[in-house]
Amino acid sequence: MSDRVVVAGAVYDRGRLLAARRSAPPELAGRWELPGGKVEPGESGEQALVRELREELGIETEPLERIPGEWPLKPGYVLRVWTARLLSGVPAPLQDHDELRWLGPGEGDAVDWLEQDRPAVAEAVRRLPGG
Ligand code: DCM
Repeated sequence: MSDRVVVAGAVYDRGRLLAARRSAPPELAGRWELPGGKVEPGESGEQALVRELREELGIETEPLERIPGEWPLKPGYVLRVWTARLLSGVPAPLQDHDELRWLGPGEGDAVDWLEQDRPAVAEAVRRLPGG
C-alpha cells in the first residue's frame, strides 16, 4: 500500500510566513507546523491544501509551487508542502491550533517547529523575499 499523503502550506503574505502551533494530539501539542492535513480520496494535493487551510484557519489561498521532496511522518504517512499565497481572510485558529504567528525574514527559527516540518520550513524561508 502506498503512503497516505498529508499536505501543508507555506502561506505567505506581505513577505511573512505563517506558522501554526498545534493543540492536538498530545504528542504534537505545543509544536509549530506549516498548517494542512490529509488528502481525501479523489482530491489533488492542491485541492486538499486549499480545503484544509479554509477549514482550519478560515482563509482562502492559492497554491503556488510544490517544495521539492517528501518527508516521513508517522508510519504510513508522508508530508508534501506547497508555497501558497493568502488571497483573503485573516487566519484564525479554528481547529487543531491554539496560536498563529507571522514570521518575517530572519525569524524562521523563532518557533519550535515539528522535526518533520523543518526541511520544508528552511526552503520556504529561503523563498521569502529578503529571506
Ligand atoms: N502533520 C505534520 N506536519 C504538518 C501537518 C501535519 O507532521 N505540517 C501531521 C500531524 C498529523 C498528521 O500529519 O499526525 C495529519 O495532520 P492533521 O491532524 O492536521 O490532519
